[in-house]
Amino acid sequence: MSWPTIPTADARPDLESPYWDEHQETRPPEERREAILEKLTEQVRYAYDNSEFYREFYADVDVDPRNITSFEEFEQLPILRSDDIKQEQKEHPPFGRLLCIDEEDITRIYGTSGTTGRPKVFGIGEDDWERIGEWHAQILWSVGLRPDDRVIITSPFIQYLGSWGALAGVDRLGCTTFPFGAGMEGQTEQAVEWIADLQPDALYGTPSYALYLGETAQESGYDPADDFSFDVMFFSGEPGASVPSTRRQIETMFDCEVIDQGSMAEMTPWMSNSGCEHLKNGMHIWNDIVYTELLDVETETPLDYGAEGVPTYTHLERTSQPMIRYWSGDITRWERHDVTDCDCGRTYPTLPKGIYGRADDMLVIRGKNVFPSQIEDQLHALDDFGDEFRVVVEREGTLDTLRLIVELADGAQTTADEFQDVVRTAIKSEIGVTPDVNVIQQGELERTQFKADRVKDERELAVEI
Ligand code: 8LH
Repeated sequence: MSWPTIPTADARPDLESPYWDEHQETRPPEERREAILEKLTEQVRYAYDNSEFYREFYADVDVDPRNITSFEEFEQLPILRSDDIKQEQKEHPPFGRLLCIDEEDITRIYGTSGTTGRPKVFGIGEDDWERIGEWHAQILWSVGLRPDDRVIITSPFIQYLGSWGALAGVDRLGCTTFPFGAGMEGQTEQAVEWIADLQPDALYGTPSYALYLGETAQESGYDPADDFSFDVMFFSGEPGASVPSTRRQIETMFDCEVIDQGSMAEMTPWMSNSGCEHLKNGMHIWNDIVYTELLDVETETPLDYGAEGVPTYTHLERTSQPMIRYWSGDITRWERHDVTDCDCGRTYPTLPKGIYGRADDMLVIRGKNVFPSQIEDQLHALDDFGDEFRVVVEREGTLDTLRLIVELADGAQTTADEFQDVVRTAIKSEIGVTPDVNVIQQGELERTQFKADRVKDERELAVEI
């Protein structure tokens, strides 16, 4: 085995082949594990040899980072967290000593796209970027994209690696790429007209944006299902594509298939979690591209299939800024490939319900654990839901209260009072907590052109009594 692999320039499988690399994708999991271990060994040794940060980080471990011989040894390496990267980059700006190549060999600089705190900086070398394009193309092949497809990218072309990573894959696959972007005032209205004129076959963006685009198209007099010709939409960045009722709503609105994808910017090739054209919900974990463990949220120890925990990722072939045992802070459940209802023939583990959300997004209300994506699922299943909502958690005295601000669709069959009861009942049956519900008219809440931010937890502002 060679490490790292050399990207294949422009080779592509036969158009009829469902696989980019049949052997890699369908081999028995045990055989894959051996190949993964070889790559892990190389990756850890490489990081240790080339990064002062990792040498310090691994100073006290009981295993030899230059020669990891088993998964058990690998699991003794400390977990890397976002704060470790921030601290390192603060002390050794701009890249930190995580960088394993010379600064002059960085060909691309990306970063985190959040608006608060110090951003994390990612320096990427040319060969890493080519491998990212290659792997994303391979995964997009499993989604059903082919070189004759026209693909519009409707997420912001900012520091966000989602847009650029999608672009790299679509380009490498040989599709006609339409990098439209998002985020400017009036851009969604323009996107509607461009889509109506150019009829792309596929769209990449966030699920929230697709709903906003669909609504905007309807306001401009289009029926997205009839007037657009999307076969598939692939999404990342937030829950939604694996929230069953949101997925159904997008599929119906545009008459297309929906694919869920995405890990984290740090872990690009972030498509290593991805649905395929056969999977009805959730994502396969392409763990020979990015190795993924599921760790217990409290004990941080590895979990078996069937369990719920935090995906923790390791690059397998990254030469510029490798991440090893990187704690995502997300929550999901994973299953062995043969427990998953998917006909694709790939032997990767699966996240059947996608990533539900971040552990720190989980609201504990009156002792019940609630993810905003569960509320989203209930609301999107309601006929008269007007597509947007907000969750406000407050504290009254010593009691937590859940307040929902929910839009009632234009032309709804129910009154606001009736809809309030419907929402209350649906949410109570799902999460066991009765919310206060404020019903407002469709369009009153701001839409997002990127990732939605729907939760306001005001409890920390409350005075304890
Ligand atoms: C998701 C999902 C998903 C990401 N379901 N939650 O878009 C892919 C990458 C580039 C990305 O979004 O990276 P970024 O900006 O670092 O955000 C990562 C977080 O986004 C991740 O930890 C999740 O909380 C969330 N996310 N894809 C649910 N398909």
